[in-house]
Amino acid sequence: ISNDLYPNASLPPERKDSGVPYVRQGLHVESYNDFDPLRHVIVGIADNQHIPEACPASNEKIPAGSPMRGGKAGRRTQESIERANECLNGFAKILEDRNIIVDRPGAVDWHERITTPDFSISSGFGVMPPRDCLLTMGKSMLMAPMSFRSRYFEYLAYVDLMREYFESDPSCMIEQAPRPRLSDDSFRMDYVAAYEYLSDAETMERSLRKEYSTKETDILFDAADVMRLGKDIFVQHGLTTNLAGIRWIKRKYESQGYRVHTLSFEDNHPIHIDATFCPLRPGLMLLNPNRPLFKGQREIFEKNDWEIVEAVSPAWDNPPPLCYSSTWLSMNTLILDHKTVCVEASETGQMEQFDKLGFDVVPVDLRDAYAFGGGLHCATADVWREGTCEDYFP
Ligand code: DAV
Repeated sequence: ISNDLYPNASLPPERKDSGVPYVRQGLHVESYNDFDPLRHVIVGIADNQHIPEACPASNEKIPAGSPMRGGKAGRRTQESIERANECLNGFAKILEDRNIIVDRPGAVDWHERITTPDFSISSGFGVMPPRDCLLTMGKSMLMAPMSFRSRYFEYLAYVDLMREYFESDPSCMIEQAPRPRLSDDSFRMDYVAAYEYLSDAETMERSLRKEYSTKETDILFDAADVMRLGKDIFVQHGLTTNLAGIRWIKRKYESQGYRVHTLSFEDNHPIHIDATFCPLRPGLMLLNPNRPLFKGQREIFEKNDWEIVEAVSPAWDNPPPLCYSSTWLSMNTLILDHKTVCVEASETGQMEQFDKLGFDVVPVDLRDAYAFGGGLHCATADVWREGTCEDYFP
């Protein structure tokens, strides 16, 4: 594969050439929430991204009739990749100009067909939303067991970075969750086949009954379904995170002193919590008004004097072409500290709302990268935020 497929790749050559692990002085891994002062972050890259063949889990998210149901499988156009990289590189530069350290994932050759003993799919996906794959929990970074077949090997893009973090910060830990099988037994195949003929009301009913395309056969979760608030961790049950995944998160992290809670929203395609319910600063949450919390689930916030405000409507009526996410990427922001937030530059209403809530707003041009896997929160993963593990819900 020639280098021009990876215009943005940034692996340190020392490691590859000498075989000696690359050690970065002063590197620190630690983060307990999404709002303490950000010091070090990973920003995704659009290089070589593909639209994979449809798979059982991705079909539940992609609207019926969309060309992404396999019709358009193949590498994204070079023009769209370059434009998305322009946005992502601009975002990285804005963060670096604020003295935040920015790392980029390594490139992976996604164009090969992926075949395991359990499944086969036309290609991988890409390396754009690191938030889906990497869960930073205190001093550990965990690679998540994702449910889309095309994303099965996405962790490869982070292996070299994780290795470098491991060598550079002797008190951090890098981890990998149990690998799922993603065979046809892992999914409700009849549900998937019937899916495109269901009305919105029917998919909502199924979602309220918590029947998703993913079964309980594998341990499954995306890191973006996990919301960290110090000692408390809130996990969304949906099509990318099953109950076995939540049980695994609970057993692992409760043994380290965290408390793990499950959250559910009235949403017919619950995938990732970061365009649904977002912490803004201690005591303040932003809720998607189209996805109310299940009854009783506001209590823990209200009892502890947290305010829940509803997000204003997105600026756009539709997501950009070939995008997996909804227009609610408007509320998918990157918080730099308790009073500074990066918001997508076309989301004027959302910027105004943050302004009224007392934030300094940093506009970031990112809409042309949305199709590659999401908004500003999706496009990043925490390495280090200042601050300690607080108990916000005593
Ligand atoms: O609203 O489509 C997007 C979340 C991406 N991490 C949505 C969810």
